[in-house]
Amino acid sequence: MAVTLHRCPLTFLPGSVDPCSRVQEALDAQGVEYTVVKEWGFPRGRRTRVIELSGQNRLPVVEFEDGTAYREESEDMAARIRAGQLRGSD
Ligand SMILES: N[C@@H](CCC(=O)N[C@@H](CS)C(=O)NCC(=O)O)C(=O)O
Repeated sequence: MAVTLHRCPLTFLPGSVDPCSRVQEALDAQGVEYTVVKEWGFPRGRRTRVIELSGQNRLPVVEFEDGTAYREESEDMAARIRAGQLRGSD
């Protein structure tokens, strides 16, 4: 089942410089199915779903099918995804 990647609109930036692209590239590398929701750049308060899901307003955030969410520093997120541990075991 596909997860949802809540990310910034700067999709043209590579993962070497952009936290959201870093995580998206990790999802691609691991073959994780996902859909993208491009969130508002500013103001941060408009990221209502992100705040509701994760209790904070930074991106990226991964939303699971059950409505729970995963957010850490993007380097940590990418490492966990590339290790096949996005859901803890897959
Ligand atoms: N150190 C954080 C930086 C996260 C970050 O700055 N994300 C950007 C989007 S790629 C963002 O939320 N920018 C808008 C903001 O700072 O409110 C990480 O690597 O996860």
